Amino acid sequence: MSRVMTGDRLRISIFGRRNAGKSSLINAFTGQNVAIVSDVPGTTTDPVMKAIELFPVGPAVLIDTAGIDDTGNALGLERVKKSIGYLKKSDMVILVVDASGVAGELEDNVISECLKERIPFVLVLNKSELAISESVKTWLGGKEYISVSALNNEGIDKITRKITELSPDEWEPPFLRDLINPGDVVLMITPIDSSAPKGRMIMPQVRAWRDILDGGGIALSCEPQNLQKTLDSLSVKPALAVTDSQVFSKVAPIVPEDILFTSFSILSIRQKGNLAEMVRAVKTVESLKAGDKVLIAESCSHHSQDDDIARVKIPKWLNDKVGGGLIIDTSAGRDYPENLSDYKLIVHCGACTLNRREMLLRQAIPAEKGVPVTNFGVLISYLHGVFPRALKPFDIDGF
Ligand SMILES: Nc1nc2c(ncn2[C@@H]2O[C@H](COP(=O)(O)OP(=O)(O)OP(=O)(O)O)[C@@H](O)[C@H]2O)c(=O)[nH]1
Ligand code: SF4
Ligand SMILES: [Mg+2]
Repeated sequence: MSRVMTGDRLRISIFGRRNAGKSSLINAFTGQNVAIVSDVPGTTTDPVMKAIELFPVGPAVLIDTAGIDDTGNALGLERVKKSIGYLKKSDMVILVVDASGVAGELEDNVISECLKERIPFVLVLNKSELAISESVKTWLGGKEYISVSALNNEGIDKITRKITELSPDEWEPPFLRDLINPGDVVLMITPIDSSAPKGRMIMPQVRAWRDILDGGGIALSCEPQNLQKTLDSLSVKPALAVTDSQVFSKVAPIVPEDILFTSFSILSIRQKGNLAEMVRAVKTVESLKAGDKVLIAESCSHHSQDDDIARVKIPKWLNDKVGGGLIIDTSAGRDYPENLSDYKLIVHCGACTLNRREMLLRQAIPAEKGVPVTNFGVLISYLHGVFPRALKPFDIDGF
């Protein structure tokens, strides 16, 4: 995580009075004791930053700040000033109010600062398991707020949902530049076979290439048959190797274990959707059996080939895994088939032509019907013994 450039992450600052539970909230978000929590008001003195993978929002940095009511002396005032400085640099603000405490002008100031700077904010009523004080009740009036208990880990998902709603339309996590340092070599393994378009590279490869350069890295590319030769010719080890998912099993043994290794499809779906959910969903293949229906969903209709990944390769690999008999449908384009609930699993492409909001919706619709959605690259890595290695570069729980 130390390599992460905060500029590529959604910056979410947490404001509120001392003891409101700002640090507790950070800990609830991360599931770790990142920030010190105590009942001594003014525990957090300097802003604490924590880079996290906040699903489904994506890479974010949470900023815990000193209490906005720490105005008793010059040092306290200086802290408040510093906190407000962070507000201006935030993409989003979480304003925390202690349900059992007080609220008033200080909170109003944060809100008017957000409105002035056009920063979306979420009002969070923490310690909601306690009785709401008269002061807070009066201040809340008709305001929209989210009730949580950081202590009991309740309501945190409501905040992430709201953050997703409020995140700017154009906001997407980077393709890969958060995984590298300037000067790093990134090796892209790009087969030019019958499924490759004539005379050009496919969009996820172009995206990767551009993002490597944007991250100050060095982009290299070779076909699988030249991989060993390419590695041997380098005096510096690549920091990251990215392969076409279709050749995972062929190239995985050649890429040294100490090089981060993943695929274009996984990087693409991380940028467009909720990768952690797709990783959880892949385990569904263990319960698939003959007669079960699986949907392979591509979100654009590019012309299909004889050995097409969606129509031939994935169906074959899935059937090999379960011993045959699966009923596998494919869909192309932005609409899912009507009978979505019939499917035991959806395998989704990298969604490179969709925006993030659209892809998150394409995950949410089947999820509401209890249908898990995984991704081409995640599934292939799972079926070909490259799991969890291909997920290691990302901050997903358990990897
Ligand atoms: N009852 C209850 N107590 C909570 C809750 N969240 C936090 N607390 C308690 O409130 C106290 C202050 O929590 P912190 O997270 O340190 O608050 P803070 O806003 O970071 O405080 P400062 O760093 O001092 O500004 C601690 O004793 C927490 O255990 C909650 O949801 N319910
Ligand atoms: S949207 Fe999906 S099917 Fe279309 S090119 Fe991108 S990854 Fe392939
Ligand atoms: Mg604190």
